[in-house]
Amino acid sequence: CQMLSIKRINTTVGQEQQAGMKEKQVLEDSEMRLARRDTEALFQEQPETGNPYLEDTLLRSYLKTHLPPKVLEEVHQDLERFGNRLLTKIQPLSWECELNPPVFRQFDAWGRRVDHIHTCSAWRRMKEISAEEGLIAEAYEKGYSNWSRLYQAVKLYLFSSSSGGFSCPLAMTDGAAKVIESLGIPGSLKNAFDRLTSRDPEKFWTSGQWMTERRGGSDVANGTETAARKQPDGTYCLYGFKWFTSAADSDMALTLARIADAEGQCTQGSRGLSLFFLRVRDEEGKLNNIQVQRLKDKLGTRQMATAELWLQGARAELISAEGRGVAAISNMLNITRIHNVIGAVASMRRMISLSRDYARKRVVFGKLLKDHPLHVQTIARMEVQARGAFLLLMDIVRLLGLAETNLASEQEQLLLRLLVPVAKLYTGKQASAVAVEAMESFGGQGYMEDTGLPVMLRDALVLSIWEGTTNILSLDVLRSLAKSQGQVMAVFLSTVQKKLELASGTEELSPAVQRAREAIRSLQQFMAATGSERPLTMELAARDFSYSLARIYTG
Ligand code: UCC
Repeated sequence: CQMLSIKRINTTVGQEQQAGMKEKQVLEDSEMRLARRDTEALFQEQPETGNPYLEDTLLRSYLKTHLPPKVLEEVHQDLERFGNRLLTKIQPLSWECELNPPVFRQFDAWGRRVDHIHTCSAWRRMKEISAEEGLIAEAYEKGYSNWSRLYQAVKLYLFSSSSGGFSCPLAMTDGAAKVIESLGIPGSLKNAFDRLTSRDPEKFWTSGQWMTERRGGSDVANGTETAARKQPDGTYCLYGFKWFTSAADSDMALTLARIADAEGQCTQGSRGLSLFFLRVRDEEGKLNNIQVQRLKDKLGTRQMATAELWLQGARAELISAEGRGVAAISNMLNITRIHNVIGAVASMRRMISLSRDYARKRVVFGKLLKDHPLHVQTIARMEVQARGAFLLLMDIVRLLGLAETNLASEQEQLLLRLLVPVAKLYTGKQASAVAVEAMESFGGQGYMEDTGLPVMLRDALVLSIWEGTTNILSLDVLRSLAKSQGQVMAVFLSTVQKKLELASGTEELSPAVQRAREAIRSLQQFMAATGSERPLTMELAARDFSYSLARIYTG
């Protein structure tokens, strides 16, 4: 328009008429182009999903098969309602969390150090919703006895991919509640336990898990430098640098430190580590002798504040026996690792649901994607991964529910100890692979930031890193074998054999049964050839060995 009006300035009347006709022509042309553009813009329909509970046929059939009818009836109603809430209210908040990551302000306008981590209102709303929905409470109230843990895990699974990253603080909150419960809820921790497991948004607390220090997060036994000095009142002051603290806006934290003796000396290694509870801020909101150095600049999980923290005499309470810190915090680790599995399965489910919906809408080479066999095969392969992982998760939370209500046999407890690291390491890798594959199923659109798909890929990639990398978890599998003197393997094999016997009664399953039996045979041959005399070989094989366990059990 600007160009056309400038042209008009230096022209005669005749020229003006000619120019007028040209102008008309140009306008008509551009209108046509605009019209074409409108059509193009409408060409690709957005993938959408409905109520995540109602659409999840595997979840629903699992619940129908396993839950007692009375429990199923109540749980079904709640999950249907929750599914609608997720779809209409919680998913939009999730996107807001992504668009408004936390902001760190170290100083106020007048130069005073404030170390304020500002989170968006959607993130804070997620905290309230978590309390209202009993996302932690459910597992500790045990209203459905051994099924409460499974029910909680299902709600977390549905919530996870709409939580805007809030499932991370929930994982640590659950882990902290578990540690406190396993200590018998001492009087001094009763308030904390009540808050972590509260349904009241006003009371609800989240917890951090501060393990990683400057020397890294895997070798906790050698990497922890934080020292604890005992005070006359029996509490401790912690001094150290926590280098990677997820959800630094939490209300409290569990952390490891070395108790210093009168000369300030600390015992090194794992035996020198003890577990501490601390409040992050006091009642007035003042930090507990903690300075925030900076927020981490992460590839994904950008919705949550991960920070570097200096502990400069932070008041804390010793909650484990001295030198038993790692053993005490392992209760938390096992819970957060299960949450990691929940996150992995949820991420796969969400990516596949979107991919499936897109396949019903997108036309290429003259037909819908869903009518291209190769495309459907690609989705089907992802679906198999997700289904296997889902069933593995359900079996783990079923066992955990039994263990927490004193209904688990010794064998079931051993199996649970083995399956947690196995599932964490395997599903973390599955989720990354599925996220990449699902992204590709949208073609170039999958690579576009504003579709939200890259966010899901970035967030999935952390699942094989935090809470113990794949190799560290593989070594934990070996730790569980060594600690039980091989009993976990005996239980694993007998459980799998029993499942295969049941399955062998069904004709169509016989090729799968046969393949699983072959896999077990080669695993047994490997173990017989390696044995306990060759720890180095076992260490080298730890990852492949763990993958085999995951595939066999899932199969
Ligand atoms: O903090 C992090 C980020 C938080 C974000 C989480 C959000 C998740 C959200 C998911 C939602 C989507 S990341 C922190 C990452 N760091 C880790 O996970 C630690 C990784 N490193 C390990 O796991 C190590 O291998 C250690 C720390 C366990 C190794 O320590 P030690 O002291 O060298 O190991 P030991 O000596 O073998 O074990 C000490 C004791 C033993 O018991 P006792 O003394 O009775 O024989 C072990 O059996 O601890 C026991 N133990 C365990 N027990 C060790 N691990 C376990 C376990 N997993 N279960 C039971």
